[in-house]
Amino acid sequence: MRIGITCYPSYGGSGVVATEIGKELAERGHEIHFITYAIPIKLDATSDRIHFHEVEMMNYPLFEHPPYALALATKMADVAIHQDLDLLHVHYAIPHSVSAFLAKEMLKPKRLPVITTLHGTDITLVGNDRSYLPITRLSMEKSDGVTAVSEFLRELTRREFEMDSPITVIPNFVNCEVFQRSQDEILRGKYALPGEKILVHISNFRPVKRVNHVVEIFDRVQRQVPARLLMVGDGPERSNAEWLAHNKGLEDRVVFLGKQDSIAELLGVADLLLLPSDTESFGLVALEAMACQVPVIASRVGGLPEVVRDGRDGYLVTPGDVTTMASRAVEILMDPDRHRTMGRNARDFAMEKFCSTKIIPLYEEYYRQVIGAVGEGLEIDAATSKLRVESEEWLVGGRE
Ligand code: GMT
Repeated sequence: MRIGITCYPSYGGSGVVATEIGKELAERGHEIHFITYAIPIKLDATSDRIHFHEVEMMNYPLFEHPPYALALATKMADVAIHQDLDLLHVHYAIPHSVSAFLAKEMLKPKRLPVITTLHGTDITLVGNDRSYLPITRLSMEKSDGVTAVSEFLRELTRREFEMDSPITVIPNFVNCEVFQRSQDEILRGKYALPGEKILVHISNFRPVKRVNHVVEIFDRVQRQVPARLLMVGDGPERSNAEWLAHNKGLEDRVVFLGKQDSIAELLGVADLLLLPSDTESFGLVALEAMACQVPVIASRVGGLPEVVRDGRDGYLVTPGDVTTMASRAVEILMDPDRHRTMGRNARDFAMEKFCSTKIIPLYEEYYRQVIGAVGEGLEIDAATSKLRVESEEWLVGGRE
């Protein structure tokens, strides 16, 4: 298939997932065209089946804000025509799905099937500003397929948007060969002395991640277990967290590494992941840790219970309860057998449910269904995976 992919190319779960889908699909023989304003951060690919089309913004003195959504729609239509795309897969409803809808309209009578994948913060954004609700709902309804990364996100979207049209859950995934336990004692020795445990937090340091709670939890843990904390990523709450670590006298034990490319290597030598977020529609980093046999202490929120099994792969705790999170962390770290068992459980669960080898074929199958359905003037029924005929009205408007 010839597939266009649009995502936010910066650090962040949705961009990582979109990029990995493109890389994995290219390895399986598909032609992939990324349509974004910059080369996606994780697109270190050398495959000649991966292409990049830069969305360039028109600068004109009248435009205080360059019209990105329009530039993107124009580029999408252009790539669809010149590369003869079979499908456009956009990650994030705002504004990518709206741009895709415009591109589709521009291309008529040629058909361009569009799939929108929801990652969660697109829905949170609407929560912050209800005025975006109608346009977000429109863009989803005009997509030929909508997927969500967890059951939680599907139900939240249905409820918030009062959506009747189907949403298919295709969970996030991890490359189980890239993310695995490592014996790299040199890397481990870079961050911890022999006998010390390595705790890690990885995020975009936005308020929703509660990075101050990460420091609070670590402070309690390190009083009982010799340990270090690696803070990976950057964002608005970083300086608060740095100040808190300094204030608690932890500057020798807490290292702020900033944005890192080698997440798999770091997780490969870590002992525990802390993810005390207010909400997560999935929690990709928890899955990445689990694939590396790293137990997870996370909030019992959003889609996290679909990824981390409480008491088996780590523990899920009420958000904000840093005391319980710390005592659960100590419990795991002080008991080597329990730590090993949880790490193995986590890896087994990641392998069983979330390896890219299992999830990418689901996307391929979904693409085929959507392409077939658009060709026939049908729509996907997410519940049964069967196709059902669309309304007469759509057929009149959508048929050539
Ligand atoms: O977590 C973030 O703030 C980044 C955001 C994104 O769009 O990259 O992450 C969202 O998408 C990820 C990939 O599907 C999910 O793993 C994260 O749970 C989700 N973040 C939230 O729901 C807060």
